[in-house]
Amino acid sequence: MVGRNLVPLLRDAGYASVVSSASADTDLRDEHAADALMKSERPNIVLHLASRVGGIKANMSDPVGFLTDNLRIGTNVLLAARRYGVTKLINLGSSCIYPRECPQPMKEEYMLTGLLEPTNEGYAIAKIATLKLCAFLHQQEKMNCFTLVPPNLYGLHERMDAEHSHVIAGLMMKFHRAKREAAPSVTLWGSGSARREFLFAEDAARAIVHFMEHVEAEEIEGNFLNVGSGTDVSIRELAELMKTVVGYKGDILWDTAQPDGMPRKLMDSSRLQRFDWRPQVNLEEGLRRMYDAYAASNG
Ligand code: GFB
Repeated sequence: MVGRNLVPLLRDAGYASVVSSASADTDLRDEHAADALMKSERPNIVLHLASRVGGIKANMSDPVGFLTDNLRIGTNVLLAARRYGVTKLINLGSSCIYPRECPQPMKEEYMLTGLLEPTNEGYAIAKIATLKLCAFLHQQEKMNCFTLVPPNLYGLHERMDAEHSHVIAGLMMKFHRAKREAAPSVTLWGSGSARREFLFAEDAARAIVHFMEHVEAEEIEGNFLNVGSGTDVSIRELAELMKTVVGYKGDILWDTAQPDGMPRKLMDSSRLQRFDWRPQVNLEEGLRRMYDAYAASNG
């Protein structure tokens, strides 16, 4: 999703030789495939956005896959980039690297100070390992690589799947279907009390371009940086907003037998302020843009 938002920004900014490779083109879990891609393209800069991702249920149903696939993808990409001498690499992290009971908002120094949220522990461990590999490559070999840590991302080109998507895609599909079928109610998961910070994928892509153009690894304390929107909402508030955006008139029910996941994920992005970047699209506008695109292709 972030890659598909990023490529047009790079082309519009005049970068003539942008090479993107989706999972259908290159299986980055395969060391030889990652090596072959790097060897044939010989990039100066690598923006590493590839991950196996999914929402809370996808993560819970396959921690083995989320851990091993993402560990292999991260290691293969970073080591291939090192082998072919890239001049800069930006790695995309995730706010699930922070402990479940983390003080809020979550500062960079809180990573690895407590137990992780069990519903996405496999994914989080793979993200922490890749972030640390990136930090060690910089520390030990002066490789110009660092990690940007976004909050929950959503936006255009998000994979839509009612069971396995993240919350925004899941809610959009459920409200849209209920509106079309004139269903009296929509049932959502959990209590609605969990809180999440969201960033529009196009804003994340703009942040990546900004850091690619203006920031080097030695400027990033600890080798990773929170890149958040600075505000969070409860899932209940998100559901009300989504209901309005979609134009659904029925009721919202909560299935409290379903998991809430981490109680709250709001990052402290105060270190980010000195890098002169801020998001442009607020949650309501982002949801509207995403829904316009979704409704246009789904009747
Ligand atoms: O986005 P999400 O799946 O994952 O769920 P996390 C966020 C919250 O939305 C949870 C609630 O409290 C869910 O119970 N929710 C309510 C729903 N209805 C729905 C629905 O229909 N679909 C979904 N998906 N959620 C993810 C991790 O955790 O965070 C990923 O699973 C990644 O690995 C990402 O790290 C950043 O925010 O809980």
